[in-house]
Amino acid sequence: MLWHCTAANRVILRRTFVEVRRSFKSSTMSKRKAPSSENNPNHDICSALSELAEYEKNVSRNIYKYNAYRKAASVLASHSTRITSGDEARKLSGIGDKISKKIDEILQTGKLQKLENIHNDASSIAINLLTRVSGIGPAKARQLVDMDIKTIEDLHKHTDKLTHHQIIGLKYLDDFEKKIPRSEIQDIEKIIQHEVSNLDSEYRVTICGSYRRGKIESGDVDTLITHTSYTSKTKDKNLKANLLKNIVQMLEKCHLITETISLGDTKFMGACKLNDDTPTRRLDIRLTPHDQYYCSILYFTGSDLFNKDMRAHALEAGFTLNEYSLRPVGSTGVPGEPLEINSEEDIFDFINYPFKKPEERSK
Ligand code: 8DG
Ligand code: CA
Ligand code: CA
Repeated sequence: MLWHCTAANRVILRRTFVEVRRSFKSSTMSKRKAPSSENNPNHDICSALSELAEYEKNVSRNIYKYNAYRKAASVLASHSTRITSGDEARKLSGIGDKISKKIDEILQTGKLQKLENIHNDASSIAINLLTRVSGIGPAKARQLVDMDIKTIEDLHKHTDKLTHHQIIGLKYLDDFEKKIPRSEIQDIEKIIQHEVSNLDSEYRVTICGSYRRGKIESGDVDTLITHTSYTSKTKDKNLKANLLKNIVQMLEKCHLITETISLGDTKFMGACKLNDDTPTRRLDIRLTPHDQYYCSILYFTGSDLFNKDMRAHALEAGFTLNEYSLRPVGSTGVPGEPLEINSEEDIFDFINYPFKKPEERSK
């Protein structure tokens, strides 16, 4: 087993070298997702709205406004012509009065006073900085800032205030912010598929997230696994407890997994490293029962804005959809038994929603 993996790594090392160098150049801060500027005539407005979204999430902690700004940025990102006024923007779904006024301000002055103020506000700067560390969320960042811990250097001096996850996040701050080229995830996928099938041919592995949506680079590796013998009715605690742990152990043994942030029965969070020339990458592996696999694949493929729209559509059609199941909602409002799902298409069919391929779900 060890030999297989090492040999695979050697082949991969040669193939990914060019891609890896490319990824260093294009590295961006993964926690700040601005819609891509390629072919987007409104990219300046989109990035201002995305920055406001991050501010609402991290500093104000207003999830409602966070989603409103993200939705507006996403709508504008797929608009093919340059917006020339707030009024024009307001006609698009997801852009209301307040956001259209901000768009007018950007168009007329070339900037946004609210963002200028944020850029000059010391505690906003500190919170935005600290939340770049994997594991530090808005609430923790605020706590740290209140304790006068405001820079990365401060964090290094106060690791006693950090959880294991946050310490790993700090250790790999630079690496985790680098986007992962698609070809590198393909190579990671090959190793995982190979190791897992050697372990037991009844496992199924799917890499989800932005990778499954066909993106040329991703923030992390979202791996979903199931096993034909494991269903939501499985009582055997040992079976469940070992299915994921065995895989993690195997991937550690072949030096793909290099760090563990947390490991439970159904969820591994950690880091992997393909070879000496690639950065350390965030890797999540989730184990899901066989009968819930397609709802999980759909959920973890995202995007989360796409999921939100699809869940809303499901509700209108009289169903409740989540990462586990699709259930009809009766007139009493109580969800019924999960429907039998044998493919992603089944889910779309049940709720009468036109099927979208993963590549069409990046909204
Ligand atoms: P990226 O890693 O390339 O930045 O993008 P991603 O793969 O789309 O995002 P992710 O943060 O890794 O999340 C993976 C999928 O999980 C996402 O596409 C949809 C699903 N998901 C939701 N809601 C949420 C949520 O609140 N947090 C996270 N982490 N994932 C969510 O639908
Ligand atoms: Ca991801
Ligand atoms: Ca993820």
